[in-house]
Amino acid sequence: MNSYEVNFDGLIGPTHNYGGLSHGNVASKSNALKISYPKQAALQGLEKMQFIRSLGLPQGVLLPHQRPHLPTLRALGFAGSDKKIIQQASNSAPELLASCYSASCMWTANAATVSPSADSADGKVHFTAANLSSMFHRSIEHQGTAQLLRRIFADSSVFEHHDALPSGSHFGDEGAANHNRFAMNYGERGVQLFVFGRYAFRENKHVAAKFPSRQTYEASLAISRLHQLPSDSVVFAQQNPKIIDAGAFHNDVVSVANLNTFFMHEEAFVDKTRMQAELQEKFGDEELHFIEVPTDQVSLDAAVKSYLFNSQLIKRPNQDGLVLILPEESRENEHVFAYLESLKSLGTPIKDVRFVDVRQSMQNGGGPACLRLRVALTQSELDAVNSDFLLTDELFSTLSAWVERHYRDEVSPEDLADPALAEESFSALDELTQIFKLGAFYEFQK
Ligand code: SUG
Repeated sequence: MNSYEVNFDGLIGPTHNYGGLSHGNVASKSNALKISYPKQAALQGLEKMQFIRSLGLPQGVLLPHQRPHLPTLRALGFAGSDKKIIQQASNSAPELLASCYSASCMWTANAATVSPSADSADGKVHFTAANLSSMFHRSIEHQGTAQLLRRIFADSSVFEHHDALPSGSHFGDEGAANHNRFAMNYGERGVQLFVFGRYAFRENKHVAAKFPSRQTYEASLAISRLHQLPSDSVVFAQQNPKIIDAGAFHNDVVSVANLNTFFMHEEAFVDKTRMQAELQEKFGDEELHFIEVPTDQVSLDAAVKSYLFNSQLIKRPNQDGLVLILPEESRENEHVFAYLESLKSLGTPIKDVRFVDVRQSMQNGGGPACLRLRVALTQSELDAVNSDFLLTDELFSTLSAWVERHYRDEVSPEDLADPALAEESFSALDELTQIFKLGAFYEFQK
């Protein structure tokens, strides 16, 4: 049976702004409080989705969450009308207002961890929404994510959904950004690699000193249990703390995999040799290709700034080799570009490189790979997906026109205090639920 990798990209929401909310994310901090361009951001995201489709892959869409999330402000003690809540929060807790306004659910690599049916003991595709408990503005995403995933992947005979892990620092989980899967085909049994930053219940020999390690070993282990993955097809590996302190707050900032190819920075892991040996042993007779980028060609700093590894590694149907889809910023970095030029002649499975412009997202630390959640599906599973969420030319045009109609060109930090921005966002989302035939989906509609 045919099998596919379907990328579900986050449609960038109307309140996209630079809140400086993510400690340890260099781009988020360095662009804090700059003017954002939400219309441009959303159109860049849509263009990327359409580009991936043009390469022959099915492409899915995940919707923005309700932002500003006023129920969170109410839960934190702000009261009165929507307008009053926004004004009070703006005066006394602008960081909370910005958190509730963040369009961060666009980075759907953090929406959930997904295990394909071929790997799970019950033969179902498993989803666990990520609790994102390390960053407050992201910790309020998982309920919306879980609800949306249940609507898109609704057939319970095929799809199994798990709520986010218990919140709190012990089970910090950042979803697919710290998870890779290797297989010869999307529909065949594979090996899953869970990458974590620290142990929560035992002493850490290696731990980041400057920035938070968002993913714990215990969270990754719990997900492998929930997804019914046999221990002979999972590998756990610790991310190098040095690289977290250099600004790689998720593993997808320093590595990306697809099928039997693993493209990574040579310093990405604590014990690379053990990890590679275990992956190969569990993978079996077929060869895994490890493409390591040496520090003397691409420094950690260049890797983090250019987002070389936050690229989408994709397999075009009926074509040999893999294509690496990189952010424009990788082309602009002299050392990274020189490496990419040399990569073409290294004889690796990566045969082509392409660049996409997702600069608005990049300025908050979100590259092409952050913007997508990969779901490996067989043909019959793909047939069971709610097809309203699969991009077509028509849906692309409808969504582009919707963005043009509803989004502001610019949003400055002061604009978050303007209740009109909230109203505009809700009216855009209200129309979106009609486009996707969702009914009253958002809290403000109920
Ligand atoms: O969690 N940035 C996101 C970027 C997520 C990138 N995702 C992956 N690597 N998969 C984060 O740090 C910044 C929001 C702000 O500052 O306004 C932010 O949340």
